[in-house]
Amino acid sequence: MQNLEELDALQQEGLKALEALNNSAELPHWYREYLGRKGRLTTLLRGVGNLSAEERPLAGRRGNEVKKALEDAFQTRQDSILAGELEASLDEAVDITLPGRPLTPGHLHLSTRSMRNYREIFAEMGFQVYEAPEVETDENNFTLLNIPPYHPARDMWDTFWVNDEVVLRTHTSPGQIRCMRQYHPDPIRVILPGKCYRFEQITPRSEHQFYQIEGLAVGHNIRMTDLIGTLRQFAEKMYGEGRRMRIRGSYFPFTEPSVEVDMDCILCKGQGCRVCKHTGWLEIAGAGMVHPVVLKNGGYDPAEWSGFAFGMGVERPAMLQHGIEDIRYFYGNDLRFLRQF
Ligand code: FA5
Repeated sequence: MQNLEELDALQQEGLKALEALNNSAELPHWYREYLGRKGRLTTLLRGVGNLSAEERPLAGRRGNEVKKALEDAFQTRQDSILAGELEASLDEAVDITLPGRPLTPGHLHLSTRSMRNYREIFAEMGFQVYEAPEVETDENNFTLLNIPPYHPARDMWDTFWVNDEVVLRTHTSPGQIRCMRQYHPDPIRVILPGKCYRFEQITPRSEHQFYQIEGLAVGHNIRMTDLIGTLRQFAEKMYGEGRRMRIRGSYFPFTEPSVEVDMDCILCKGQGCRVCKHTGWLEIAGAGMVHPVVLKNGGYDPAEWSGFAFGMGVERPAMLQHGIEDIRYFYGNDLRFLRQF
């Protein structure tokens, strides 16, 4: 049968031509010629229809065998040509004597480093870390801190409201309530670090998103002198000896008495500049003795227990330490600034 002989010949010829190919650019041409829709195998198989009824199945089966043999051979040859070419290209391109490309790893943000610094200093003084949520109830952020609804003191904290009862915490103080309720009736010595939010004008000293570190100590016979001693020791460890610290009377609804703590301005050395509003001082913390109402709301009887609390910023003291003029650099994501720390 002539058709069968032709099929055998085509297979031999195709395999030989495949072996003779030199590079991958020639592969599609071979494929079109032998296995393409208008290729030689298809043309031969079309002729099968003209054969007699006995010859047709034989020729059809043989046609399929040839097709499979050519396709398999093509696949194998293609793989080997491509692998050879890849190897050759690697030999050319890789110069193993070149020095390696240096990795550029990131590093901790200045705020994160400052926070860790605070944690270390307070840990040495025996303070544990208590984490409280950034999304708070109005009750914890204000009411239980002795700031009832419609109290004018609420104006001290410009607030981002989530809804009528939920806020983005304006300070870390609501953590005091959570901590007291959890630790009651044991004594407490914790710091509460975290992010706070205020709906206020952004200026060189004020961001609407910033970190605070709250401190809280509750026990028997805790006094104002304990608070002042703690803050002094902190300031010495943080800023070194010889820096000046100033404590002045203030008002917070959740402490009585209340104070504010200032450090001398590192930028102008106390002469007065834009950052310290020409006072020579930068406020770093609010503090005081925990108000009896707040102790009671936390579950502690104010007749038996007393405590101190303080809340300080993280960015403003870091500005002091590094002579940074504008708080907006912290979260402006300018690498020229961030890489300096
Ligand atoms: C408070 O937030 C009180 N909860 C602090 C406190 C805690 C008092 C416990 C008494 C007892 P004040 O609003 O002053 O206080 O903020 C405390 C510190 O947070 C400031 O000294 C300042 O360092 C920082 N801070 C406040 N607002 C901003 C702001 N917009 N941007 C950057 N830092 C800020």
